[in-house]
Amino acid sequence: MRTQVVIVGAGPAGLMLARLLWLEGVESVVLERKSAAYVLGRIRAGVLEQGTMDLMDRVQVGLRMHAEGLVHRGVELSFGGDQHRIDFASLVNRQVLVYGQTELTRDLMAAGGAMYIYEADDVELHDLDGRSWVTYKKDGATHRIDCDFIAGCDGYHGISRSSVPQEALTTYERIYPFGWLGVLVDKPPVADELIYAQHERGFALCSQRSPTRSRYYVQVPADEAVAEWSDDRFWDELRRRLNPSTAEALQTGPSIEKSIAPLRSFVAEPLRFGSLFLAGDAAHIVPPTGAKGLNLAMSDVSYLADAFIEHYRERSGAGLNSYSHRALERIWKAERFSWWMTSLLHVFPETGAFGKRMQRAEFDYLKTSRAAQQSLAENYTGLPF
Ligand code: RFL
Ligand code: PHB
Repeated sequence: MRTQVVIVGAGPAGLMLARLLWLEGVESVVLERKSAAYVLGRIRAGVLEQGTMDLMDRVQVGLRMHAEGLVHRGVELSFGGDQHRIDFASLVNRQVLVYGQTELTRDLMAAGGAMYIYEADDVELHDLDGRSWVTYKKDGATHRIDCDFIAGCDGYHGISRSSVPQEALTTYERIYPFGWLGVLVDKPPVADELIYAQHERGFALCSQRSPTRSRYYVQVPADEAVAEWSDDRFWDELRRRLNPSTAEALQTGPSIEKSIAPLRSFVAEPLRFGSLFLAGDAAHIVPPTGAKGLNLAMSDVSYLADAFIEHYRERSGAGLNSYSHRALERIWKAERFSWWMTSLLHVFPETGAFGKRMQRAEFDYLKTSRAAQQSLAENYTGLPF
């Protein structure tokens, strides 16, 4: 088989890229290791920036998102029970949309476009310096696809980044000594907006998916086992970290999903090696505190799609040559914001009394300074694509 672009991974990055290319007449094949049902079963992000919404509209899959997504014009920060609202609307005249990654993925999958091959095993990339080709196994047979370019959209544990010789990549990493234990429940959200809570027992987040479905997280040690957390233990711990009136209003029920996500900051540079281009979690990870991971994957693939389209339409490599630099500029800003939100809101085992006072002072500054609030609002709602 031959195609113009092989896309490895059918997460949000791969699916969006395939759709952007298809609408402009660029051919691609998407290779995904898991089944479509498995991809849809993963519970991840919940908050879309305006740029992501615009991209969904551009690829003509925004209808259900606009109908069902919940517009949020602000967010609540709670510090030891002292709660303060950041009003995006008055600070930066922007908003975000609460619409699950699962739903965005479902909409992109349903729209189709490219050729999608699920349950493709042992994907391998060949001759990244020359005429590239990709092999994979399916139903016991090995298949070969010749292509012009490869887009590595296969997430943090994918094979694309590890196909680049180690000496050609510089990586930057910070691993946090804690993770997020998340629970999904069919109960109405405790508040209209998201609540990010710092508490001496650890961080907590009250999020949501719909008027009847909520998503909650608590900070736990990095080596914690989900099995240690009964639903009752989770709800008790969450209540303790919220202010009393929120804790009182919390509606609990049996969890329909419960998992622990580790927290990490990671960037690999550059994003191009020969014919291979990395995008999304394959190239970088942010801790979830700033709600940036999915949105960054979307800005990456919007730049990458533009570059491929320019290559085929105008026979110009300028966009492909500048992709890495262009994407990394935005990536590092999101890395900074996510690291900052994480530092402000979590309990770090190594932080002494001075560090705790610094967190408190940062929160007090946020409460009283419009400039500080504006900076948070500008970044949270998303820097321009
Ligand atoms: P994905 O979603 O990991 O998709 C990669 C796909 O590649 C496949 N794959 C392979 N396919 C073929 N061959 C191989 N060898 C392969 N190896 C892997 C995988 O099966 C998968 O289908 O990466 P992508 O597309 O770059 O998308 C990134 C986002 O998924 C991620 O950044 C966000 O979920 C992060 N994130 C959040 N982002 C936000 O913008 N807002 C949020 O509110 C938010 N909350 C979160 C999050 C991530 C979380 N977890 C669990 C990590 C909350 C959590 C708890
Ligand atoms: C979520 O709803 O899963 C969610 C929301 C905001 C975040 C992280 C996760 O910052």
